[in-house]
Amino acid sequence: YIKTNQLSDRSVIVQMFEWTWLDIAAECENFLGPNKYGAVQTSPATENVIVRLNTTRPWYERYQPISYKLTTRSGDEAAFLNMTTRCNKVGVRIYVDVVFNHMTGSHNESIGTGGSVATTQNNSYPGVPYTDEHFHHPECEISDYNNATEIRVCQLSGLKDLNQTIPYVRQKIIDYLNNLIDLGAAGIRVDAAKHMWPEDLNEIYKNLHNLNTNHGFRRNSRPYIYQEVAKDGVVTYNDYKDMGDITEFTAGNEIAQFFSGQKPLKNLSFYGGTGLDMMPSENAVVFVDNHDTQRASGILTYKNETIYKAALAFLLAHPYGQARITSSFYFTDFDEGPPANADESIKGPVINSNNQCTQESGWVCEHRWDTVARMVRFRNEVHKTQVANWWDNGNNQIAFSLDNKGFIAFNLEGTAMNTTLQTGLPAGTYCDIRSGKVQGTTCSGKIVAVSNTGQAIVTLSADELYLAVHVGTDS
Ligand code: LM2
Ligand code: CA
Repeated sequence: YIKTNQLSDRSVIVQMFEWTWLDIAAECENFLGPNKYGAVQTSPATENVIVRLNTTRPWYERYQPISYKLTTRSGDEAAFLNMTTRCNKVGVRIYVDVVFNHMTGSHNESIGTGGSVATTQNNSYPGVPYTDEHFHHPECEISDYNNATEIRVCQLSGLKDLNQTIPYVRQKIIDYLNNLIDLGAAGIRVDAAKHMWPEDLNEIYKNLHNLNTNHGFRRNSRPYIYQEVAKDGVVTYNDYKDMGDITEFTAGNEIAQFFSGQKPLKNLSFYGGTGLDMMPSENAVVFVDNHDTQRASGILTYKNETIYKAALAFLLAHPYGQARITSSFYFTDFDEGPPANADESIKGPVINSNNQCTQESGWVCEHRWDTVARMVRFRNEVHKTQVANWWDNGNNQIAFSLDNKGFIAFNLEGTAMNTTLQTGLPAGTYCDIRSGKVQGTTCSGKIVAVSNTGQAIVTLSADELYLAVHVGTDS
């Protein structure tokens, strides 16, 4: 049994932030399936309140549900089913971002993307329906993260806080999640999990349906659950980790510090260990950035393209955790929503002749970057191996193998590297997947020649940040 419900030759989640269901469906067929991505994390599927700022519909309106009807700017229920059907057919699973800690914030006028209305002043959401009695009282704002009760029963940024201890509320949430599962979803990313009582979540999770066998899932498959639990204050992942996986924010924080030169790479030998208070590998979802952290500071994103690619290579090469990458749209302001047409509908990506999304289309499409797609394949090839043959120069050059399946070396020293290292690999001529790829019988990039004893000369110039080879790129 595979907890994530991904196919056994796949291992990476891609968050397709703000993509529409039909664009995701096409991307599954055209790129994600053929390149063996394991799963897509979608934006929230439930109807949300429409928020209009001066020039934009902010992305964050999707985190303010107004009903559990599946109509958003990403599409309606029929489009959702179209997506799960087409993605499952090419072996790509759909995990849905689910928001049920809260409903909307306070708005003078509240109209939803599916036509539902709400009177937020009275906590009235007829589209579900929820009324005042279904929310926590008295209303309060979370301010003390050392108070476990406050974190659960007060409001997060003024968002109307649902009381999941009430059986009626729980049942509404269960019905909504089961609708997604019946429609072919394979898992959920639980938004704001740490703001709900673990016992209430457990009750909800227990009542979820098995996955829909009409979508190719094995009988009795359980939905994959991973929960957003940020690391601040008195509520920790320990209360949640036995019910589902946890987003491990330390990974992205640490990777940013190492790859932007604040800590020497040699200390990455501790990555994933208990010293950093990181989750056990089998419970952690790890990422360099997500839609929240890429709008905060101290995190690497597409805006630092070169080191970001090296950071993603590390994330994807290292066996720690369930890896997730983020596919973004270009933005400058925090609020800025996805690329949209004049009628406010979300624009689709435009793919150029190099199989990349055009900048003019507004979509970054990190998942299509050659080096990223090849590292996804690397991770699939080395799946279930361990770090071996660790080497470092005592500073900013490191290398390690993944048992005898893959080998990666990083050079952030600022000077050239030219060192003979043990790669752990069978003898052969391997093709570096950062600088090129195998094309028929030739390699368009750097060649790494591994001797009968597994050794190779590793050369990286001052501005070549890494090289990576794996079995399957040898000749
Ligand atoms: C999350 N994970 O646990 C999401 O990843 C994160 O993106 C969500 O916040 C958060 N939890 C709640 O679902 C985002 C965004 C907030 C935004 C909320 C709701 O980061 O800034 O808050 O969604 O849309 C916005 C305004 C805020 C206002 C609030 C209520 O930015 O100023 O607070 O709406 O109207 C008065
Ligand atoms: Ca709550």
